Amino acid sequence: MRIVLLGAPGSGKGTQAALMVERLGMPHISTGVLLRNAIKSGSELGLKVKSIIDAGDLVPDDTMSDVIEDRLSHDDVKNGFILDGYPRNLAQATSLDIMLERLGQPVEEVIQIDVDQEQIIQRIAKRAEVEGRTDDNEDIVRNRMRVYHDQTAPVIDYYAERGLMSRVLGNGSIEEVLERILAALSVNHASD
Ligand code: B4P
Repeated sequence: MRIVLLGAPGSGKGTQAALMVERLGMPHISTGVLLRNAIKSGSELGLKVKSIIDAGDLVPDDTMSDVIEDRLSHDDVKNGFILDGYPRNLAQATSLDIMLERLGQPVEEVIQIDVDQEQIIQRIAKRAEVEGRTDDNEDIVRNRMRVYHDQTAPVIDYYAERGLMSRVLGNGSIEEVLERILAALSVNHASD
């Protein structure tokens, strides 16, 4: 299965993707993790994106295309993947379609995790204490939420129009959300 996970910052994409990997046995591709690793390693990519991520803005589309194209060229994605954090705007959604069409591996399922803003603020505040991510402070989180509403939310309609979208409530425990996602995936596949 080739799955795209969508949701606001703090909706649980990364958390759920890690658990889905255990259940479904496919690689997890998180653009946030790829970018943070690049920053940690001090690579050219890392130096280029650090200030953008720290401000809560989106990394330019051409840079992200290169990051994703490179990751999708690895052998481990041949039998499917869980993509988390990409696409984040309509231009990225179109680029992804073109890339995957070329590989003969189109997106099959899109899961949008919906969580109310209050929960998101609480979760990110908690993560800030535990992980100390530089983009988890209150002002930056507000900017990330703005960017999400302005640029990423339209991607939901893009996939809904193509009949690929399932929406899942992301409130509740991590296990409850995981079961909702797995149920949505099996319902869609049962009707194939
Ligand atoms: P990401 O790493 O994708 O950051 P995120 O949106 O906050 O998601 P994340 O996966 O970390 O959080 P999650 O919801 O799992 O991106 C970081 C930055 O990289 C972006 O701002 C941007 O600058 C750049 N970037 C990435 N992709 C890009 C792209 N395609 N184009 C341009 N720029 C890009 O979880 C949040 C917290 O909630 C966790 O601490 C978790 O423990 C907790 N949680 C989850 N589920 C819970 C539950 N059910 N109950 C309680 N807590 C829960």
